[in-house]
Amino acid sequence: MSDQEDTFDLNSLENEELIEQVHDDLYNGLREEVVLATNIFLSRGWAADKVLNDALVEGMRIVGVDFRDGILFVPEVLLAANAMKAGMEILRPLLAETGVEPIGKVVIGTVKGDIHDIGKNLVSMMLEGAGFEVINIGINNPVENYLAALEEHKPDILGMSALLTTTMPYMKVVIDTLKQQGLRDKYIVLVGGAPLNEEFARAVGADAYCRDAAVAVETAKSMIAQRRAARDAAAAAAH
Ligand code: B1M
Repeated sequence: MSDQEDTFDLNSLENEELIEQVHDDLYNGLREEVVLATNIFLSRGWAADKVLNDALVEGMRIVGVDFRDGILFVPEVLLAANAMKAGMEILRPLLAETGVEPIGKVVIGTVKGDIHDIGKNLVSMMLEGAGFEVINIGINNPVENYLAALEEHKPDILGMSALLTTTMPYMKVVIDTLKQQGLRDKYIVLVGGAPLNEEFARAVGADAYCRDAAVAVETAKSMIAQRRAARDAAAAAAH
């Protein structure tokens, strides 16, 4: 089928059909089709976060279920991930369109041994959209990378992501190293990733667990506000 016919086909679908089609296209790793559908939704006036959640995130959830059940394998999931990333790239500038001064700075990365980055990138994009300056240090980060980024960028928040039960304990290595170096209290530490929960976050010494990108944004905002209020109160008391 030619590109023109593809374009015509996708454009002719009603929204509900197009949503199902983009889930199928994501499942099949069809990057160009996912890009096309993302643009069609935007041209129909859909908000970027609705396209993200209803089309891309839901499509990837379906992929995850079949990956878990042994129906899809790594090569297929990689193609799906690439298609998802291509869609996310279109949405990125729209989600980041705030035009306001940064409300805080975040260093975020996936921990050592873990190469999953879709969720982390989504969190980065949503934080940027909410007005944060985000330094995304990528995947497979040993503690040295986190320390170097904290030293260089002096953020308010350190965010860590892990998608594997085997890599999530590495968050404790990073937090313990911060404690040993007397740096822990300088940063708000937020953690996230599908296998984590609040209990785990508490156990490793993080400040909070973020279930998803929206929660990450809300938590980042409220914790920065709390910290600034506490500093202001301490400064006022010292006068
Ligand atoms: Co992987 N994988 N994978 N994988 N993979 C999972 C995680 C798995 C649950 C699949 C399954 O079995 N159902 C399973 C882990 C099982 C376990 O640990 N118990 C698994 C496995 C086993 C593996 C391999 C070991 C497979 C193998 O090689 N045999 C291998 C490991 C490689 C490695 O890391 N060393 C592997 C490889 C891969 C691919 C490379 C093929 C690909 C990654 C591509 C990429 O990321 N660039 C991949 C994918 C895509 C997945 C699934 C299908 C989807 C993950 C995803 O992108 N979700 C995943 C199944 C699943 O999670 N259902 C799976 C969409 C994303 C939007 O959600 O990442 O949860 P999520 O992020 C959310 C929240 O968690 C939260 O906000 C995000 C947005 O709302 N969040 C944060 C995440 N990080 C945060 C950080 C924060 C805050 C919130 O900081 C403040």
